Amino acid sequence: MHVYPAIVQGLESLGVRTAFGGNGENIASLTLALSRSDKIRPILTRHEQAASYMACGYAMYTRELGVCFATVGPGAFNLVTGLAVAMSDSYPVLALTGYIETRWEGRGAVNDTSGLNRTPDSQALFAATTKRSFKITDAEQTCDVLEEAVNIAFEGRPGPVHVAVAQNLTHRDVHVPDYRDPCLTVTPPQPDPAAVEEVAEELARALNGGRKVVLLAGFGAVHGGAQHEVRRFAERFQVPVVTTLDGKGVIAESHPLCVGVFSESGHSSAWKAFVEADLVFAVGNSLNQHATFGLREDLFADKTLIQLNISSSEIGKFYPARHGLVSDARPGLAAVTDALAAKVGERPPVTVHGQDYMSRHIPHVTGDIHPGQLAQTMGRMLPPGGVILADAGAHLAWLGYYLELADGQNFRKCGTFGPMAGHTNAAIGLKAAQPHRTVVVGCGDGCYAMSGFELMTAVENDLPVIWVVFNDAEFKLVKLYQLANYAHSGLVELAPPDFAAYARACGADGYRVDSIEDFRDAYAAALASNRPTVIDATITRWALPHYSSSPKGALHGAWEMLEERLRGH
Ligand SMILES: Cc1ncc(C[n+]2csc(CCOP(=O)(O)OP(=O)(O)O)c2C)c(N)n1
Ligand SMILES: [Mg+2]
Repeated sequence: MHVYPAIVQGLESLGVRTAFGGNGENIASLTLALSRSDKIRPILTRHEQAASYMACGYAMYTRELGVCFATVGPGAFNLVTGLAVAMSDSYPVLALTGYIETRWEGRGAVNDTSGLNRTPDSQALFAATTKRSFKITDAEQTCDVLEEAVNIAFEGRPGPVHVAVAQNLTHRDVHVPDYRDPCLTVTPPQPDPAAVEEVAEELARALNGGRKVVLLAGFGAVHGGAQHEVRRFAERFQVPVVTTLDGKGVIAESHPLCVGVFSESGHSSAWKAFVEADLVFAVGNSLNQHATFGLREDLFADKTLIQLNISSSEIGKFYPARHGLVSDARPGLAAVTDALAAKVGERPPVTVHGQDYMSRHIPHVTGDIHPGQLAQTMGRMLPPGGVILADAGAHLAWLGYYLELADGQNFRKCGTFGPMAGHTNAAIGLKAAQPHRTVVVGCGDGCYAMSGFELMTAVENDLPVIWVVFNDAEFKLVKLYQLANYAHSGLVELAPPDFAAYARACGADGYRVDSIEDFRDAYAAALASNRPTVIDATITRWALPHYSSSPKGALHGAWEMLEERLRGH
């Protein structure tokens, strides 16, 4: 068996169902093997960057390996941004790329990335953006390398790995001597019973002592499938749940113990619950910038922090944690709940107040669509089990605030690395992984323009994603930042084309709407049609997303900023 066909067979044996990538001479044997596979569906993208985003989307809610591939040199380099997303957002992704003939390294070959004689260094680049980068230079290594790479992708906190195959190994006379299926031996980290006991003790002391406890759930709780455990914990101990933007939906947002999103653009009810809490139990949450009001130093000053995280490096990363429990979210939380139940009796029902985002009426002040109304409508009409992805920009704040998710629905913003276009394309991978779910993207006009050509890929592969473009003809987020910090704005205006006409030219459905009523009709048609659809929604520029730099409220935050400026910071 040749090297690339052996890799494809290995991936088949691991249950990989889809692979995303671009083509090139250097990986011609890989793409041939993929085109012949009856188990793996190859999806050829227009740009390799989109392939790596799609691999992330594929892994987002499945816990399966996302696979992307690209030829040597520029094709491989195009994968890097998506791998950085997989790295920061913990998706198990395998990137397969070509590599030149090893005897030509540094001698002037086309696409040389050996790092020799002023060529770019692909090993350094992939080492910097993956958990581990491998180069197969001997056919005998093929099965061992594939097995090790895949195990590393899933080990501990999942992430991306890279495998390059030298061109000289793709010649017809090179064979893998002893093919064997790779064995995936790693399992998600399980909780240490002694650490569980410590956490349960601390929580029991707090609850039995009448101190206020909140559970702060992040994307790790969603990705780790801990939804049921979050609800069980909250209901058994009558503990309010606040979520990060990425943890949104881990518990139905209409649940009486759900107090909303804790972030600068989140809900004041969640801020209040957090500020009043004596103990914060952070589950599957890295306590990154958006979940901490810009890494505020005093955020936990008067609180006890307990962290449950899949990675030990996340525990106490910035905020000192009284206790840390390293575990996959579901078994970790289940163990804590069981241990705590033995220490805490029945608890009186807690009433949480002020779910301020629920069913809020948004006044229609200008002729154009209000982005909050758009987000609210997208959420209300979302079918059971549907997913809404936001891209990078102000639109994510509207969506994070106004979507109200039911059990089984999901929302994910652009993640911690946060590239524009990331989720515009990840949605196609998500749809390929979970075709039974409705997949909707709420993206800015800037994000869509950066990568909307992958609509052709969605049409060609019959992947009916719905893109709702929050079209304000500007980089709203950047404009707001410039105005807030420098009192002026510049280079933020765009002149978007008619995205609906473009969609129709690609063979998708396209609608251009400038009233919420027309949006409702177009969205209903898109949900019913099962066809890739772009809805180009003209939104007003005269709306500001909810924002506060302090969990004590926008006024408090503004006062703090003023004080800081007066002190000359
Ligand atoms: C690849 C990339 N380039 C630049 C940025 C910085 N950035 C973040 S949001 C944004 C503006 C996005 O504009 P648009 O998609 O129209 O969204 P809006 O803010 O208007 O809702 C920019 C330039 C980024 N995150 N990623
Ligand atoms: Mg915009």
